[in-house]
Amino acid sequence: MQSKCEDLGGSLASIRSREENDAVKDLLNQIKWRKDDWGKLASGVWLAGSDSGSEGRWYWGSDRDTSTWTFSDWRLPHEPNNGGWGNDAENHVVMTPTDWRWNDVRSNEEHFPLCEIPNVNPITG
Ligand SMILES: [Ca+2]
Ligand SMILES: [Ca+2]
Repeated sequence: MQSKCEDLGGSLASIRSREENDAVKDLLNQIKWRKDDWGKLASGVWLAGSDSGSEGRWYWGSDRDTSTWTFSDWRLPHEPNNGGWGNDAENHVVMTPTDWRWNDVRSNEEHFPLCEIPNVNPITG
């Protein structure tokens, strides 16, 4: 999931505030999803969040710094539920349609990655 973003010169998206979360939701709502995208989309788009270091201690990206986890929008009260089992526990974050609240899921699921790409000028590239 991360490598697709790296191919674009970015990384999986981190969301650190309510404002950022709302902006991302607006963006996702503007996308005209194709019908055959729905299988992949149905249970979410990947964010960079993970608690694979220590259960319940969430962080963004690869630095495992839990102090940067300053906001969350879990689909309460049932998520995050760390479903799955053993090495297959749910340690990664997706935003789930249609209100784009968050769920923790297993890493081997297939979803679209939500990438953030720094300082791309849309005119000059
Ligand atoms: Ca977990
Ligand atoms: Ca879950």
